[in-house]
Amino acid sequence: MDIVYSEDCALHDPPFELTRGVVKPYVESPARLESIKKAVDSQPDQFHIISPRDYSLTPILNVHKEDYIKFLSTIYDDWVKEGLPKDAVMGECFTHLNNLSQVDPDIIKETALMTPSGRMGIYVYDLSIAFTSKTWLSTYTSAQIALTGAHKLLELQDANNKKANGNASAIYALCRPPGHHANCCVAGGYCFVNNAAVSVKFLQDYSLEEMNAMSKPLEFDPKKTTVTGEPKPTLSDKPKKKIMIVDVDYHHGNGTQDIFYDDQSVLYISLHGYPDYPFFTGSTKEIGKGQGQGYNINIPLNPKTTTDAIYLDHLTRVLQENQTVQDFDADIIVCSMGLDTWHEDPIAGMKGLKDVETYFKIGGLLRNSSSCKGRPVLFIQEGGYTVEKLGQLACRILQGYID
Ligand code: Q9C
Ligand code: ZN
Repeated sequence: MDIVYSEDCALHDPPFELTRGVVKPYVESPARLESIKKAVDSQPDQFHIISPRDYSLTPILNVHKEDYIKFLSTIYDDWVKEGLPKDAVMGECFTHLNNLSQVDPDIIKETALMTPSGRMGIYVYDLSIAFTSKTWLSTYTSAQIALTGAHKLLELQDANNKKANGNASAIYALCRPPGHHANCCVAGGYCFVNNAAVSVKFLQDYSLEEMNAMSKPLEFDPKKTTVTGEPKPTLSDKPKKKIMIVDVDYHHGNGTQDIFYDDQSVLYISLHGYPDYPFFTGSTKEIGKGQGQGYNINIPLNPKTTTDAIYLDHLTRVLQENQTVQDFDADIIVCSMGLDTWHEDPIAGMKGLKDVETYFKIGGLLRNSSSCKGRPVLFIQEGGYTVEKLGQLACRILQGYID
């Protein structure tokens, strides 16, 4: 299996975060990816590392608003120019629905945009978001890794179809920062750009030929990767591919849910600890809206009582027995692959999820369950914080798929 990886993802390295009143070392650390990289390197017969290509900002702007991307790419420099501390680009005052009733949202936005702290309050929603001088570089690279994964997946599917041997196709985008807590215009939960959403739209909007034409060597140039009125993408008029997102990160992917909430061409399924971070979303009542109604499936699980068997039972049932999922008949599967369900996770974890083979079985379900069988799968790295364990957990999911 090809794994897309770049050392530039390690450059985003904030010194600390503030969680529940405690200042502690930034949990979403570069060591996480390095640990996974080491594990896959030790299995050269199964895994093969490739470098990301560059598909420009255009596919990112297909998900995220231009002013938000401009914020992500400029906030660090603007903060430092104001003489604020370089190692703590963190929010101070966050916009809050209950606090805006007397204010015209447009006015508050204009005023807030004048200062770095104001901008942080508009575009960031928690204290797990901190910018360093290299955050935008790592974020841009992370998204390009996911895009490269999408491109490679179509290439592989094309090659396997030509051989007509029914080979399953899968690619693993080994990237950070993660993405599923970010929506079109706000960052949180260690997430800046929603890598899964960006690759889903890319798979829907571009053909393999168009991806081939766009693909360039990745040479990060901060000037070129800052928004300056990028051209809008040209959409091909073929029928839209149907994509099923299976989010197995411990946390509810509130950003991904939001981005596709009214979209019937993307079925979002999430299994997550509940109630827990991000606290305000993830209930079974959130089923999508408008055309997208019915195409959002939340499976909240009690983190204190969920065991390996219970977890696998829920995943099996949704992928094998749920009528909406069967009828959806996805063309492609995108797995938001969090590894923070593991019982020892320092910030998450299901108490009873203790068997590494559960991860192998998750990979197997994504290969063989009736709603996934025969479909290509793009695995995209999300959370997971048991640094020394992550390599093993990631390998077991992927091996469960390969086997
Ligand atoms: N300082 C992912 O697993 N924890 N994100 C609260 C506030 C945030 C987890 C931090 C947990 C986010 C991708
Ligand atoms: Zn998570």
